[in-house]
Amino acid sequence: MSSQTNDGNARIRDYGGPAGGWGSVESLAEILMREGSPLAVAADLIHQNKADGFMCVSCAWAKPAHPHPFEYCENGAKASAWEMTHKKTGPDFFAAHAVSELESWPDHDLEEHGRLTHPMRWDAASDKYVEVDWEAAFAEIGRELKALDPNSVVFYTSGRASLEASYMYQLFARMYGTNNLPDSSNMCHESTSVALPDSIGVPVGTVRLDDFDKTDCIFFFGQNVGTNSPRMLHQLQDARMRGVEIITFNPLRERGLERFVNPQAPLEMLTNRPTQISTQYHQVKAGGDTAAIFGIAKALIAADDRVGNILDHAFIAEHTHGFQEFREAARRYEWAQLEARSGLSRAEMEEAAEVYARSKAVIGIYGMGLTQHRAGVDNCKMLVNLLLLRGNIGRPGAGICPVRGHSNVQGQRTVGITEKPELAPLDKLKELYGFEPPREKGLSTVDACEGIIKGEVKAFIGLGGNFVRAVPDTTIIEEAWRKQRLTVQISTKLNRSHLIHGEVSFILPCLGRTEVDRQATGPQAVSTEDSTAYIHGSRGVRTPVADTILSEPKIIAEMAKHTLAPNPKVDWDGWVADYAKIRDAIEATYPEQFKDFNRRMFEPGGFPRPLAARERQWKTKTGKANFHVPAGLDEDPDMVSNDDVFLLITVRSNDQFNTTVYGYDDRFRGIQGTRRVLMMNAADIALLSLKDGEMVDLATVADDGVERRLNGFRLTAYDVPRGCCWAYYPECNPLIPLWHHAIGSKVPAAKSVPIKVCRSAATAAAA
Ligand SMILES: Nc1nc2c(c(=O)[nH]1)N[C@H]1C(S)=C(S)[C@@H](COP(=O)(O)OP(=O)(O)OC[C@H]3O[C@@H](n4cnc5c(=O)[nH]c(N)nc54)[C@H](O)[C@@H]3O)O[C@H]1N2
Ligand SMILES: Nc1nc2c(c(=O)[nH]1)N[C@H]1C(S)=C(S)[C@@H](COP(=O)(O)OP(=O)(O)OC[C@H]3O[C@@H](n4cnc5c(=O)[nH]c(N)nc54)[C@H](O)[C@@H]3O)O[C@H]1N2
Ligand SMILES: [Mo]
Repeated sequence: MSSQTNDGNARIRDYGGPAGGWGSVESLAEILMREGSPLAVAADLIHQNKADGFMCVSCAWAKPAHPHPFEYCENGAKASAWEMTHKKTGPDFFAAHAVSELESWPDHDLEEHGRLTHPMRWDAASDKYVEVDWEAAFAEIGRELKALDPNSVVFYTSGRASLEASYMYQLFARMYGTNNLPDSSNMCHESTSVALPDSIGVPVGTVRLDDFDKTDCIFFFGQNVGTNSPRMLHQLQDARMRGVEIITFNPLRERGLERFVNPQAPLEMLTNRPTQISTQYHQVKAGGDTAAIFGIAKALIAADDRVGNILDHAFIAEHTHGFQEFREAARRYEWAQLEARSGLSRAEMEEAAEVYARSKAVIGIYGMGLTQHRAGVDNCKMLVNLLLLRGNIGRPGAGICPVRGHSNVQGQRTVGITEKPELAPLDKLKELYGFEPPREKGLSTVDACEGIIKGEVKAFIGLGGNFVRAVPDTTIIEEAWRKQRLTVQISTKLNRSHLIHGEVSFILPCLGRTEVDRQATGPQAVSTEDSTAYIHGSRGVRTPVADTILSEPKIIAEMAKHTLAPNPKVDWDGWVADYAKIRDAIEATYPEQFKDFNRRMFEPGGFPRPLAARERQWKTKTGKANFHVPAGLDEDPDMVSNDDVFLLITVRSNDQFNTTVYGYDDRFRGIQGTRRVLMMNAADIALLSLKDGEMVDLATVADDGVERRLNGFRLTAYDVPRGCCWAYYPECNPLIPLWHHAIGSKVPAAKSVPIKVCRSAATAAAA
């Protein structure tokens, strides 16, 4: 078993290579070897993101109608190979390891052991998971759920479950009697889902793949494309070849945003000649984007005042609301304020404004760097403000492009996974299935955590994910978690959320999307929605890892049948026998969005859902696209700030998918063999009288009386703005207070956690 930090072998140095290139081929080869049968897995990967194959289980980036021969990236292949492994975590494994022993295992080792193969029930006497009959498991879960108040039960979804499974799951929860349907987007793009409807009347991005062929400028905020959505590098590279300017705002100089060698282009690989991706790179401070965008807007408005015609006044007059207030706010902020908060110089902001002003069609792309702040919702609206100034929404080659995380996280929302009753088609569900859906607001992820801490949540059902590890304040949550009566995790691999469990606890192993899903009418297909609102069919190609596992729709149907009174209008068994019938039900519920669902799902490139904002129809309260003036420049206003308090940014490495840690290398950032590092500006290290390479302890600065502390991080000098530092998620989650979340969306503010850094107590004692 390897340890969480393998510091003996740790190496940290500059990585000179591009994103993609030979480094990515080597890294992929290593992964395939590790999973045991490199050739078979490689052969199956050919089907990834193809019209007749399976949709990538990694990120949600768009899948083109004319895919490359290998339409996958290093990280997509890693994610699929991780699922396709032959290694198994079966009853013999659980017989050999008590749960309390497994609790000391790092995330990597738990999952690396292989796929879960049998339904397991925790046995209190031996503290081990013991094999259980499927039927017995469903019967007991049903009995437990029937005995509980539905509003004390949480139905969580991680963003990977298909549209079919998600639709069934929300229906089950609502027929049972609750809207407690939090999902991983509550920690992710919920800021987007709250901001965009207010601003432009749709909850999702407006950009489609063909807009990348028509744009002449891309603004790129807080998203690490080389690691988290590498297939997008193809669009960015093509755009750069056409001379499109890419203007990036990111505290870290991320390799994928600097240069890229396409591993699928033989000539590029031979010459190893990278494409420069960003034409301007602005190392904004953590939480400095609103100030930066105000700076750009201020420059544009000043130029418009001078020479006119810089802003699109016709568009603003016809299509927007609130422009005057926004213009006044931009004028009011002093350059000195904007420089101090953004960490950028006035010249830098003006340079960005200059390119923006001469571009005809601009795309604004963003990720967690905007959404995971206290002002995450305002941040998203601020980027919309910038686009509206020159009519860059609802025009070819322009638009807003939030890069979603999990492969179907956007789609789950589309089919009713939401704790907000106003977003679910409750009347339609009532009409179709003849039951009275619950109308009161359900629990979001943060609400669920609060409920668990207070002891009000009695049961947790997880459709995928690793909730206990992904949420903030993990130490406090783990303690409270065990007070629950029932925990059920529907999963492919073992993780920490199985080990921290309730009184009655089940692990239910399920098929992954890469596997053939055979039901009564034959092999079934499922569907997902990508970041550009295209729906794609997906068919597994692998023989399932064990014949003892069930599909997600089957598991949900059985839990529902064992919990709910029979309802002749819901044919759970018929749906499981033929998933096309679930899609018919989805179409009946959302006739406009899913017209001809079964017929269209395998169209090459998928089929798009209609998006009013693309047509400049604004389904907002004002009937217009709204400018929004944020509350202030400070994105994390309630936190203590002074010279020795640093803003901690928590990010993903190139060798992980969220809480799934494939390995301990972060190639693009030059880190090898460890994840327990704290990266800081050399001048700040000197200011603290610390030394590069020494061990430090981290403590959150908050005045709520709770001590949040993590010890033993290797301090390393890194090119990051003064006053900021960064380290890895999920290791740092115990440092994030649960209440430190975005106003309006409750997305944990994981990109600005105020901490103090001091010499490790252990080192200090030894000295
Ligand atoms: N291989 C791989 N792919 C993934 C995932 C994975 O873990 N591994 N996770 C998936 C999921 S669920 C999601 S949500 C996405 C996440 O993808 P991203 O949105 O890229 O998320 P992070 O890795 O958290 O990185 C956020 C980026 O924002 C920058 N940043 C931090 N703070 C700020 C700030 O204040 N302002 C600005 N402008 N930038 C900032 C960081 O330096 C980093 O480059 O990726 C998805 N795809
Ligand atoms: N500090 C900090 N915290 C963060 C973030 C951050 O940037 N910083 N990011 C947040 C974000 S954006 C997100 S999305 C969350 C992620 O939170 P989650 O979505 O809850 O976590 P994952 O790590 O994606 O879940 C991994 C587990 O999913 C299961 N799984 C994998 N494939 C399947 C499948 O096909 N079916 C089923 N049923 N199970 C499957 C496996 O058992 C695996 O162990 O974390 C959030 N937490
Ligand atoms: Mo996410």
